[in-house]
Amino acid sequence: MKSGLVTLAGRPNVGKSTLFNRLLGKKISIVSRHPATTRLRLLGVTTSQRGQIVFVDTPGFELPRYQLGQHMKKTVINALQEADLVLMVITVSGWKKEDEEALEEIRKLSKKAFLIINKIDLLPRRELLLSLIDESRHRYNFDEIYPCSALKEKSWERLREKIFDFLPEGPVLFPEEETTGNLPREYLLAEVLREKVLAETYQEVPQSVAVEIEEVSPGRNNPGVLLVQASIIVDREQLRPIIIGRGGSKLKSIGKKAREEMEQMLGQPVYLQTRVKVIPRWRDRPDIFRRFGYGEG
Ligand SMILES: Nc1nc2c(ncn2[C@@H]2O[C@H](COP(=O)(O)OP(=O)(O)OP(=O)(O)O)[C@@H](O)[C@H]2O)c(=O)[nH]1
Ligand SMILES: [Mg+2]
Repeated sequence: MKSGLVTLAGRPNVGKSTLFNRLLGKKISIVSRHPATTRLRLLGVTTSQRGQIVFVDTPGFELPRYQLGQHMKKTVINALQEADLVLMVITVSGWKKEDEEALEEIRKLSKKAFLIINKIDLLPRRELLLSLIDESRHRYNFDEIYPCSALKEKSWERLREKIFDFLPEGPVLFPEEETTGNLPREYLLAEVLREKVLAETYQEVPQSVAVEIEEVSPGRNNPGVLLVQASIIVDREQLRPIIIGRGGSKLKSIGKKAREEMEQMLGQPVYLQTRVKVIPRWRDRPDIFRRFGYGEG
């Protein structure tokens, strides 16, 4: 029996969370086209005859601009320290400064690591991939270099098998039926709503948004329905109308999409109430963003 922690790491936006969800065959981590989407350390558990892999998704590794960023960076370093194997993710666009900075952390810890070269669906010419693989071999002694498209590929069995080859012998860490090990339901629901906000906002808005679930309770008139009360938090008054939209249209469409996904996740009808709240400078206030679960672990 094999088991271990497998941490995905790399700069923002390379596709770590997409890959994490694929490897699990289940959506746990939210994804967006904006950098710095993931703010939590998320565990995803997959158990098979060979043993158990606990995947760990992490925030993108970058130079912190706010206290939130510093906490997220610590989260990544902790997740690297505890890893039995690291999946370092880059893209076909080649090694950037922030990729190299993430790799430096892996070097410091001399971790066993695979290099995942993601987004090969965007590769203009095959020769570029060969030279990128070659260059990558000189940067670190990767145990495996694995080009893929987290977005397009259907089968992840081969990568999972390769991961098992490198994991230590050990007992399962979580009950077999477990799929996500660490987060309270409120955080997962908050992430669903935040993903829908990210899908409908641009430029500096996505990074200024947080979500807090204030209450989850059975409906008063219909206990089969779950009442979820959520606040979408922005750090400036000017952003409130951007989230709400003309006549409340944007907030309504965000809320509808979030509710549908929450219902799928929980397997029961949800009544979602959302409001937009301003908390100035929340990204520089650990007492506030800890409440949302960001930068923990
Ligand atoms: N074309 C293409 N896009 C991809 C692929 N994998 C992920 N993406 C897209 O890249 C964007 C970022 O994906 P995420 O999975 O959120 O990236 P991440 O590395 O987790 O980002 P952070 O959480 O910000 O660090 C999304 O728009 C994804 O749909 C891929 O293989 N091909
Ligand atoms: Mg992510």
